[in-house]
Amino acid sequence: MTTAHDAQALLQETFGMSPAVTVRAPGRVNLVGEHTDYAHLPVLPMAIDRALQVAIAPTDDPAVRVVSAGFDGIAELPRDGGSAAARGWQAYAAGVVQRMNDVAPGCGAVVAVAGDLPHGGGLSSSSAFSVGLMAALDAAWDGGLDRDTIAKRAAEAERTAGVETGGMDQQVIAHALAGHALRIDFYPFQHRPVPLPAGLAFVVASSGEDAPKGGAARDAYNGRVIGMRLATAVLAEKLGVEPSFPLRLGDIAEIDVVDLLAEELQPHGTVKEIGDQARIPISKLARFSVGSWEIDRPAPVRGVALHILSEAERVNAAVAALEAGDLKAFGETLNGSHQSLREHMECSTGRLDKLCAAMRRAGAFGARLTGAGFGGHALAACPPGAVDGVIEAAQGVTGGAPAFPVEASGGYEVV
Ligand code: NG1
Repeated sequence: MTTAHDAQALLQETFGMSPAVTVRAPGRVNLVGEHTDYAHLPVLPMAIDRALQVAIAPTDDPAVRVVSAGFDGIAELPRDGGSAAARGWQAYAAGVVQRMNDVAPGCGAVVAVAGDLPHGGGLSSSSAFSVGLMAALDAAWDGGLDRDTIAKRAAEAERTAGVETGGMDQQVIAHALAGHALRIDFYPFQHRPVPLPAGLAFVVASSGEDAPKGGAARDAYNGRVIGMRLATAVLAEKLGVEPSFPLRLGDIAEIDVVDLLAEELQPHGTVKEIGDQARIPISKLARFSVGSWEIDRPAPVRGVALHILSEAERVNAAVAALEAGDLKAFGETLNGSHQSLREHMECSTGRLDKLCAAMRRAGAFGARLTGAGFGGHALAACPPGAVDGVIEAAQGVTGGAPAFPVEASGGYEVV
């Protein structure tokens, strides 16, 4: 287990300074509500007891320097925003520093990051990093930003690194309560802690296949975001609704109304085709926060819509099951989610499917991939007595990839 001390020692060793504060920023697992946040539909994640520690000391020169125990090199980020060339993990740091341009201009900081949160897909290490770094800079520079603002700015910062993220991860890392999941609604925005009943334990297992947000997984994720926008364009047209931009399925009508029409959508479409058909300017359909989707490149449409709409209903069912203490029904929402992610969203892998099946056979109430998919981690909900068997079953499938119990922790803390 990594403690604040590891980040503090790394700061001392690299920059010869002691920290003014250290921020603990947890990872998260999403219990259910996958690929719904960017559609403005609800999610049900919880923060976990695996975290990044961010130790920081303010400096007088106008630059932020960041070292991370998990990655090579030192990110050197000038305060004037001239760090567009940053790549990989450093691009996330650059996005955060840029989004703090209005706080203590001219001041700098040295930062060291360490932790026991695995990166490689599904546990939100990128958002723990972004939120943790932003909260640390805010504390070191006395910025006085509140948790909502930090979560929103961290999400914007991650978008400048090229992933069109929906905002769930940053919000749960900011607002989670120990012992609870957090239901987050995006339209209108609100969040509510949902107590986790006794008799419910969670196991997270790596599939052994990384899905880092730098390459193919980012592209596959962004393709689902575009597919959701194309589906929204067609459905808004059919419903005679004047949409707002960027298009989001959750904004156009009640989901049961939209659901009735989703089966009729075409399986795939391009921005060009659907823009012409729904009379929507192509630039509004294809544009991301940075860059855009090629207008002649097909994206999945019907499957994405069918998954997202059904997943929103599973979030409601999961919250009701937790509130009623019905763990079997809760497990069924996880299994239903995985099936839909596999069949409709097409973001599972053979390894994730086998991993979930093995964990169910070992006594889990339910199991599913967690996070964006395309590799990464799976989650099982099980009775506390089944935890060891579920871990053993998971490792039997993956040949010993990490699998461990997780508990619902609180949001980030500044110490
Ligand atoms: P992961 O795969 O844990 O990074 C991503 C998005 C979320 C959400 C899920 C899918 C980022 C930082 N996070 O999570 O906003 O859309 O996929 O439900 O991109």
